[in-house]
Amino acid sequence: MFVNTKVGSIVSLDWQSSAEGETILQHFYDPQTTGRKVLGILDRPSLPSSIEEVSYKLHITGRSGVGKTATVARLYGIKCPSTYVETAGIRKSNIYWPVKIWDKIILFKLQFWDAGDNSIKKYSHILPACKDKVDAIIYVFSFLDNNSFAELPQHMSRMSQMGENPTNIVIGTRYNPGNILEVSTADIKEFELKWQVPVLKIDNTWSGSRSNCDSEVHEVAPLLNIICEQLWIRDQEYLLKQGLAR
Ligand SMILES: Nc1nc2c(ncn2[C@@H]2O[C@H](COP(=O)(O)OP(=O)(O)OP(=O)(O)O)[C@@H](O)[C@H]2O)c(=O)[nH]1
Ligand SMILES: [Mg+2]
Repeated sequence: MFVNTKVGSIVSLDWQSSAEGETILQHFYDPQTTGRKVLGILDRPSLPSSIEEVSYKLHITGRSGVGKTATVARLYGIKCPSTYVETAGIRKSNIYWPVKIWDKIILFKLQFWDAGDNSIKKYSHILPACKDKVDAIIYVFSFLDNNSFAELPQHMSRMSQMGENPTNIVIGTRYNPGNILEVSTADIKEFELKWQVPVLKIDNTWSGSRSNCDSEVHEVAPLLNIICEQLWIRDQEYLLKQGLAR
């Protein structure tokens, strides 16, 4: 596991399974449908207004077909069509996620900017729009495609040529024990140590049935918690630097 920042030392990783966490999560479920509430772009979960909200911009990047759109859908709690549809231009999705930091519940609004890789290559204005004032870049590779993993360092160094200093997170898709994975656990450990970036694992296939609603949330909870934690750490480091600079 990634060592620089102790994962789970700030955000309580199993809080959503606690009685308090379950009560808060009830606001995110839709009793009429099969899972989490699908919110419009201006909607906010109906939580007490005393709960503080923080907002971040995240850009999700990786080669075409690697699973960026499927990953955002999975984190959002909706079922992505299993047939591939290339993303045309930029798709923005707001994912709300409550976390417990120390003794406080904080609502994270994660604004995902997902652009189709072919659109980025075709139109020069798309990538600058995604990178502008971005707080985190999520690099996606597939566990079934070693090339998509091997090109990460080069891709990361290309993307880092900007002033915003976003936090970096890597997500590997198609992580299913039933698959013969091209990227091994040892490869992941080595990568995390060398680049000091957490590598998260996801399997974007799930049945999406009503009985799975609960487990769907709990399966993606660790990923969302770690993403929120990395954003929080980046903010704290920024504030510390500001304080020291005064
Ligand atoms: N089995 C499996 N299929 C996946 C997984 N993630 C994505 N896929 C499938 O892979 C295909 C491509 O996924 P997308 O999310 O559309 O790819 P993308 O990275 O958004 O591609 P562009 O929009 O072209 O940049 C789709 O058919 C997905 O259903 C996964 O974890 N497991
Ligand atoms: Mg896409």
